Amino acid sequence: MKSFDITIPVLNEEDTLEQNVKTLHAFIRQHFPAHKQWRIVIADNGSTDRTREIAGALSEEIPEVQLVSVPSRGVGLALKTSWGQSDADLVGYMDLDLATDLTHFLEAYQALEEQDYDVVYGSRLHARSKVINRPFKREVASRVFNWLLKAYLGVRFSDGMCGFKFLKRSVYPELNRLGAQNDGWFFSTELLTVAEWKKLKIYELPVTWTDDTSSSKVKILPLAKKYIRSMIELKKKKP
Ligand SMILES: Nc1nc2c(ncn2[C@@H]2O[C@H](COP(=O)(O)OP(=O)(O)O)[C@@H](O)[C@H]2O)c(=O)[nH]1
Ligand SMILES: [Mg+2]
Repeated sequence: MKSFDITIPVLNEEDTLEQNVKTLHAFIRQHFPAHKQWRIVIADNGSTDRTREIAGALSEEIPEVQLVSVPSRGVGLALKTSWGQSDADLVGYMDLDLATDLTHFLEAYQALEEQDYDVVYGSRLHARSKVINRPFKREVASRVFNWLLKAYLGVRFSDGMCGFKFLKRSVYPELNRLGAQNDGWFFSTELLTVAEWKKLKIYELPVTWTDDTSSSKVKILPLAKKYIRSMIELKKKKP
């Protein structure tokens, strides 16, 4: 078996943290009984509610749960910090709201472990994906952005922003060096873009995704502006 760390980036998630981490933990334990081969890493940066306290308590209660505290905000920064200190064979992340069906983790693991893929990403834009409760404007924004990525950066992947990605830790330092560096949301897209540049073996995983709009922290307009700026920066690094 390959060891793995599942990182959950969190920001002010006191209401759902305990419940959802326990759901994830129970699921993984059911399928991967081997002890000390996997961890759930809660990566918190800058929560101002009780998130850190709850995460600390969870990490004491459950041996496979670990807390990583990062001083400043940003999902990219949280993932870089968590993966940078991991010693697992596989690393990756999913959103705390478990929007991607947990069963997909088994497929992701299999692709990396048995089929020797380097990177697996969840896609909500594949013909076999199933997307539930997604607000119309998020759906449109997602399609426009992924189209832009194709047109401007020339990438082939179908969904750069899905909060569900796993990779071999051995390929991460090189991806980071070549451009997966953003501290914010764009990190997730950079990761796939650079993986394509490097001609890594990438697995597109059509997912069942259930949106939880009430929990979303995304503000589309400011984020769109940031994305476009980041896209321009990333293109300069294209080989
Ligand atoms: N570490 C960290 N996590 C964040 C930050 N912003 C959001 N998150 C987490 O990223 C995940 C996805 O956020 P969410 O608001 O559900 O995004 P959406 O589903 O795309 O609307 C959740 O687990 C959030 O707690 C941040 O600045 N730092
Ligand atoms: Mg969400």
